[in-house]
Amino acid sequence: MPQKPIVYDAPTPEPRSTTVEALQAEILERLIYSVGKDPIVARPHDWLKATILAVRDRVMDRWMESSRETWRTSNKRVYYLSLEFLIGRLMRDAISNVGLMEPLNQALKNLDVDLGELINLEPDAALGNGGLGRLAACFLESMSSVKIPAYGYGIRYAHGLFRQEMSEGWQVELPEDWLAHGNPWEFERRESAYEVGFGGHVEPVTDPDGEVRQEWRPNEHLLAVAYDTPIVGWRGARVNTLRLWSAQPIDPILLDKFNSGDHIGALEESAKAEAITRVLYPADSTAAGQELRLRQEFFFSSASLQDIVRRHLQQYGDLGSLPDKVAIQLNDTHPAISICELMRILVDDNGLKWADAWKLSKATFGYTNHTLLPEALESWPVALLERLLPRHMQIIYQINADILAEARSKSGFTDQQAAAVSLIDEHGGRRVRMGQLAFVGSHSINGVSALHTELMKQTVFADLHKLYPDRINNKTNGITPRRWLMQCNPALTKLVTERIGPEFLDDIDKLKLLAPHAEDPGFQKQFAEVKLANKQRLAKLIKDRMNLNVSPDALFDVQIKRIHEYKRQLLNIIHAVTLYDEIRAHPEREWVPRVKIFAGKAAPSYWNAKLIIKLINDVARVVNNDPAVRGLLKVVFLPNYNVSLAEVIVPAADLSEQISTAGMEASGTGNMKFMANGAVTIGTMDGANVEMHTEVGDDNIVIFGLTTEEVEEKRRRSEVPRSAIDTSPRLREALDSIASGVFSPDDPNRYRDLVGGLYDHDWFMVARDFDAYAAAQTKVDKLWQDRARWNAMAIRNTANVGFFSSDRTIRQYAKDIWGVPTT
Ligand code: GPQ
Repeated sequence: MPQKPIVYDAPTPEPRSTTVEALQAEILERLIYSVGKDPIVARPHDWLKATILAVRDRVMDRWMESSRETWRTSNKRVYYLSLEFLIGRLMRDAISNVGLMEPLNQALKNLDVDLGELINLEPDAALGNGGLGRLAACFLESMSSVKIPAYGYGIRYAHGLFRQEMSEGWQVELPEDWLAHGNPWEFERRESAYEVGFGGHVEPVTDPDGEVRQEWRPNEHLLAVAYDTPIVGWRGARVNTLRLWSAQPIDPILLDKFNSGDHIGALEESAKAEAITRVLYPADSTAAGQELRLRQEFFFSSASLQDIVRRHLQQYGDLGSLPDKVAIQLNDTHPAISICELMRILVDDNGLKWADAWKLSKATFGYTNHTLLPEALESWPVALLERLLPRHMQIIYQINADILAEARSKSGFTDQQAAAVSLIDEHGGRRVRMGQLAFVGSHSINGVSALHTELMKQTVFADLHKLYPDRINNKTNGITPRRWLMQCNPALTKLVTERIGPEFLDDIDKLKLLAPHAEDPGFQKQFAEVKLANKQRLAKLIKDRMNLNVSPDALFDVQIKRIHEYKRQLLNIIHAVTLYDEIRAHPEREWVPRVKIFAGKAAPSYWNAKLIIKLINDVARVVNNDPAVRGLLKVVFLPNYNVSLAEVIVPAADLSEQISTAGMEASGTGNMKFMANGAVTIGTMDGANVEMHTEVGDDNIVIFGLTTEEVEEKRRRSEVPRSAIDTSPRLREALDSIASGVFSPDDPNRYRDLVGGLYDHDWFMVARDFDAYAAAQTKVDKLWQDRARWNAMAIRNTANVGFFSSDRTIRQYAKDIWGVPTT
């Protein structure tokens, strides 16, 4: 049946009332008629569902209006393709952004239900690993807030990032089940289903007009079914769609097999299809490498591209206008195969000339790089691509031939330089370099902090940068101040509002008005009281979850992020060991009481990362139970780090640990969340710390350690790290105690190799940065002891966080890369 033309003034119901009475009545109605529960027996989960449904209705009105407007105005749409969206909970975000917090709270109170409890009941949508996935979530919220017509496209994983439990201090991974109670936020769109193929062969076909086209004949087919979630911007500015694809078999059951008695075989195809969107790969900053991962990448790329082209054709009828109406941003190389898929759709399915299609495609795509770590740069074996995606492999060869020809024709380009830009890596088995593909297929390539972008030009993309010197640009990351300040820290938001007025809620740069109050003792006291209350809340959580007492008066020293050697949790825990030694050696000194708080997940196959978790727990056990420490030092590893836990920890932090080896953290975004909430950063000149240093000023951040150049120099010279250890007695002592089993009496050799690595090569400069780090921590103690000084620093951090709003980041993408207007 042909689709009816769209009528823009079709009737819609009146927008839902937002009074307490209306909300109360509607929650009750939803409970009975949608959840099917009598209020006298309803469980908390039933109330949660009923409440979400009532909130959702208030979002729906705006959702319809937003998408009608885009059709009506013919505005350009932005598509953000990402294999990860680390959304966390949605309800509080939606309630707060549409301004329902107060009436809803009252409505539920009248029903004898506690909103806070419901908020904590909602499962986290953990469809991402860490920073990259969380960035995508912040970007979605900001795109709605600055009124960009945008779609997020990703995968609806049945199981998000694993749940982390501790077994005697070791990480254990358990499946996560966020859909167990259903997901009232999503809408299944059976009508938006696309076939995605794999395998098979390519056949030249001659058209009636004599043109020869290539046609891909896959031998495997499955369906991508869309699930839509509304993403509402601040003050309901706009509601955009997060469209997640779920893989389903075309035939749910093979009846002939079933009838012949092969009951399991009848379901095999179905299981194979569904496997594609079953679980999120738990690798962070490492390439996942397996065939299933490539299938995930192509599956969601193909479905998204088909959907984008279908929508464009429906509205505009021709493909020549694609880059005028469509911008596609590739979140790292995971969706890079989209470039080939669009070329296939344009050339094979729609008969465009190769050169024309390439121009359109390049003008449509932008690519964001998130790491320089060689182990994280994706590449796929040519043989695998040929088997799974034969037509796409042909397209890659064609693109490569064009690029190599272009390189050779460029004056001053040697044959060797030309070879360096090849999409095919000929070393150790032929592989397709997805970073090179994403680069050549995009008109914009951006890094995520100033330093990272510079390093991109000098390292991974040095040769391509020479060939296309105008393409690389920087877009320093940001975070949404709604979730990471206003919602997670309502007390601070209230205090700031009282002091400088509410304008900062809509214009985050207005936070600067706080700076003149930084030295005001009265304001400092209030600021510190808010921090203390947040620390009390965290202390209670630590008590409840771990049965450990920590004093909210101690300095809360926090490092929460994925566990990775380059992030150097090891440096931090070695510092804890030296503190432990010194407190016992010099009990008479005036020690600053500290609680070192860690949280984070390790990739399940990353042995050293898991060993570092175990070390933190081993040190914690010894330190926390030693009466000689007198509670001056506590070490805590909070299990199962996720977005919701971060929302409790971040507002309670005094000190933010951002201590990666210089040159290795592309940006970091946790650093910005702490800054917003008035923590002082101890950090290296790495990633966005560099810009934080500029924004907040040298007096309000504690910078230490080797610079990128110094790290590079030491690595180049293969300098032996021994001397750093030999000249630092406390470091040597700490390493000796760790290596000899002081913290692991049950297995004295447990950490021998880990410590051995510091003596051997110390790739991450843990030993060589140790003294500088310890000195910086001593400086932190001094600053903390001058509490007025500390509070002033904390206030200045909050005051200067404006630059790190993802609204700013998104406005820059919009202006420089996508060519779309914003508010
Ligand atoms: N990042 Cl390549 C991830 O979280 N996962 C990844 O697979 C890659 C990068 C991070 C990166 O390590 C951080 O420095 C950035 O702040 C973050 O991406 C967002 O750009």
